[in-house]
Amino acid sequence: LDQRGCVLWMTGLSGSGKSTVAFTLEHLLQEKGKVCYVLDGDNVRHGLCKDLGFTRESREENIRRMGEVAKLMANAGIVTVVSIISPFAEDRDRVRSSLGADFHEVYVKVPLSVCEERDPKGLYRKVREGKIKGFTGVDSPYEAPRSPEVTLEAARGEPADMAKELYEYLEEKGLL
Ligand code: GGZ
Repeated sequence: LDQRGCVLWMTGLSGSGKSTVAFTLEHLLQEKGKVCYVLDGDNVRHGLCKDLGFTRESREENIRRMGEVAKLMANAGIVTVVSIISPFAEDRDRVRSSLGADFHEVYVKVPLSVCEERDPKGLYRKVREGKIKGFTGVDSPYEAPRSPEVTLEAARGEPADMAKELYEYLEEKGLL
């Protein structure tokens, strides 16, 4: 492969648009002949992480597994985009330590009120109805990154614009 491989670790609330940005970026990269793969939290939870729920420990293990798989893929030269809430700074920092310079934290910074209003899967409504407990941002914590390599703000545009911003970041850093 004529590319180095890296991990773009997208963290943010449910409904922040992480996955949309990730898959749009994948599309952009594929158009340019680059190899990219998205590890999406919701998808991986149907397979590799099928046994995990949403307790503190389960989330930690989920993040650990995603980090290990992402590391293997990045070592194979793939631009690996991880799209997972990863609410705890400690867990993300562990992945950062393990990956070193190949790790790029991307904070999808969208206010809870906006995520709730979008509510693409109707999950926030269920949370408000008391049907889901321990939901990130509502009654389970979300620790925002302190020094992410990239911050994508909802106010600055649609997911497609955010994907373009990430593409430019990869180019600038010589990662493509
Ligand atoms: C947060 C939950 C929960 C709870 C189900 N808290 O928007 P989605 O639906 O598709 O993405 C969310 C996904 C979160 O999985 P992650 O693997 O990204 O989470 S973590 O990094 O914390 O391990 C949401 C859905 O699963 N979901 N219950 N209680 N999100």
